Amino acid sequence: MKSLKEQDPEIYDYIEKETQRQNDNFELIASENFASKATISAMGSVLTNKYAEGYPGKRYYGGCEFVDEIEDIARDRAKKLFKADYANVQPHSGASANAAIYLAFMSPGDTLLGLDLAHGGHLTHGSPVNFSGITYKAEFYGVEKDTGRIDMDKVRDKAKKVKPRMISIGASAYPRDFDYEAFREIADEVGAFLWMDMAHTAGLIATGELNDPLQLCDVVSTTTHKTLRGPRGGMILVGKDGENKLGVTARKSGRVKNWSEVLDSAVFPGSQGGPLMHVIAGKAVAFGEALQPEFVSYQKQVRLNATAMANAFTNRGYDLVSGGTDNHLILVDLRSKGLNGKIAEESLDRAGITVNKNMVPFDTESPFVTSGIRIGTPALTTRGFGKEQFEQVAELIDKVLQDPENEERLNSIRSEVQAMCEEFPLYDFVTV
Ligand code: DSN
Repeated sequence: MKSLKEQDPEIYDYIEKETQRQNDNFELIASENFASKATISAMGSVLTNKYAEGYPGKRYYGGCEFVDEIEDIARDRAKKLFKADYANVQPHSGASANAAIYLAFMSPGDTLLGLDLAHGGHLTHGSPVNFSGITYKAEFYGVEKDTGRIDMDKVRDKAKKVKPRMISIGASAYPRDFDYEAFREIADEVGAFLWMDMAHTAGLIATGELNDPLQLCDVVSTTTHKTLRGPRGGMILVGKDGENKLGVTARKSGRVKNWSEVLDSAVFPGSQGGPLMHVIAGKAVAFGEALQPEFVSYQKQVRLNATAMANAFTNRGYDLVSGGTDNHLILVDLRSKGLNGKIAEESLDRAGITVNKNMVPFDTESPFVTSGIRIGTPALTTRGFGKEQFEQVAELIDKVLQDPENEERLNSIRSEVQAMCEEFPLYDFVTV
């Protein structure tokens, strides 16, 4: 058989260009990371050929003896990593994992109470343009204008008023940790299921850098490619004592007989067909990596670097939503600098610095312009950047934002970015 380069040089060329882009730029998108060569190898394997609808030992196809082993290893490693009773590694993405959770816990028209997208929440937590907001009745809590933080008394008041069937926690752009105990109390008071979508923070949670939702929430979803540093994909988990968490509540409500079967069947056949076995193998590899001691130091460094960036920006007079960070990201409100997110993203891009424009709470700009940028540390920390390098990154970002249309300055910063990237090499291959 021919190699990709021989078979399809056009596609090979674009993969090579993208590899070079990742190697030569500062990757600061908070939801991105760099998967290991081993994880990428598993994804680029013949496992992509295999149909395996069903679950290990109960498939609808023959020839599943090896993929069964792989899926079992992925589930076992995930359970060990998160001290969980249950793991489903089949969701193709975070949004697919969330779709299965809705299917398991909600009926069309039921009420969800989630964090407002405009305050850092996620599309799948009830946005009117997403299936979640179209199928279910979505109500929202937000952050406070003066603190940028969630006020739990206000969440309680809202929950009492709207009586949700399920409360969701989790965010795409919230720089602070969550108070799961308070959320649990509120959910119990109003008789709601409690769901945490830890897509952004799963790696930090696995290593104890952030509060653990697994033991307090009924169900937890995640992606596997953000702080968790695995292949692009999703997963559903239930913490220890799943029977008490879900079995008892669900049976009382008369909706569910066996809680783990209900979750499994919400993924397949409820919302997906054949699982992506090559990606599940990549998840197994990445979970194996996450169980190593180096992953604990990596996550610690992700947070230290975010704090160093937050301090560096504050010292340069930037406004940060909530005044800083507890996790891997900062949200910079650019209004006091007379800038918007679109201008900032575009000029930083020209200097080799990749961030995304982002709404800030109570934003006055449209989502296509925005007043802020979101900056995350997971990817550059994977490259080996520490506090000192992140302070330099903040300095370079500030230089760009001081004069965003100055092409000469952008080009000179571009060279500094490239030099730092060369000091911390990333991928030495195009395809595996
Ligand atoms: N698109 C992801 C992010 O950037 O946060 C969330 O799904």
